[in-house]
Amino acid sequence: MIEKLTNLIDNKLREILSNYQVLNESLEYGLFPGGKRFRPLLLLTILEDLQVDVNLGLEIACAIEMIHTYSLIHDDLPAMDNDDMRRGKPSMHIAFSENIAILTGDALLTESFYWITKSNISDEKKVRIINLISKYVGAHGMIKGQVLDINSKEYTLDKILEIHQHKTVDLIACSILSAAIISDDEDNIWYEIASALGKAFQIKDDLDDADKLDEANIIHAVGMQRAQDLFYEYRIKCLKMISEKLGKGNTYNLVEMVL
Ligand code: GRG
Repeated sequence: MIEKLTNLIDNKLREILSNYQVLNESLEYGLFPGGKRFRPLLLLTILEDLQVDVNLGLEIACAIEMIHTYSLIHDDLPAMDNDDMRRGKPSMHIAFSENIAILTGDALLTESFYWITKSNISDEKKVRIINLISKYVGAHGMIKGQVLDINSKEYTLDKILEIHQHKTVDLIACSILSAAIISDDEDNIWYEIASALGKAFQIKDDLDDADKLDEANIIHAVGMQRAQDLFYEYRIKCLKMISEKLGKGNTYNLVEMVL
């Protein structure tokens, strides 16, 4: 199932890419081969588990992957984290140039909203999803997380969890809450799932980066043992909520595989 959904996402992203006359090479470089495709997969597995046609969420899933890709391209820039490598290949600004990397990120973010408008759901749901995603990736969401990170002088556990909430949880929440809107299944539990899942996802990323410990890494604030304990707590919490809400289906398997 995960392979089938990944192919669906990749084919749609290829179709989306075929629409552009400029930045074709850099857009392709950013989106392919891609990473785990976790956020778009999450949206589609929830639809599958709720027995809703996955095609209804395909443009929105791809839009969220485009936003994720933009955030990584801009995060790697010299003015941000200044990382030369991403997913085992040169970062966008190294492979192309800084100005092309900035413009490719800008294009991915802006075009993502265009593709949401092209999805096969009601106009009312499109507006609600655009409202949701702009809130969670803009100055109240992912951008806020990046600003808090840049401005932080002291990385306490509370500060780190607040940064995780916005840098990581908020985009994962876009996938989960969009699936809930598409499925007419609105329930406070969705945000609880996103919050525990996003925190476990980010702490795992920090644990994987233990050898290049930066100040914002949770291990730096609480030590390895406590970081591992927190990871397991959030992991168990989110898997329990997913199994209660959706059973041990596609979403449960995806999350269990990624965490
Ligand atoms: C807009 C500049 C800017 C930043 C926004 C999201 C973000 C803030 C920065 C990106 C870098 C970062 C540390 C994000 C935290 C979330 C995270 C662990 C991203 C990596 O996601 P994966 O593991 O990546 O899903 P793949 O490569 O699999 O797609």
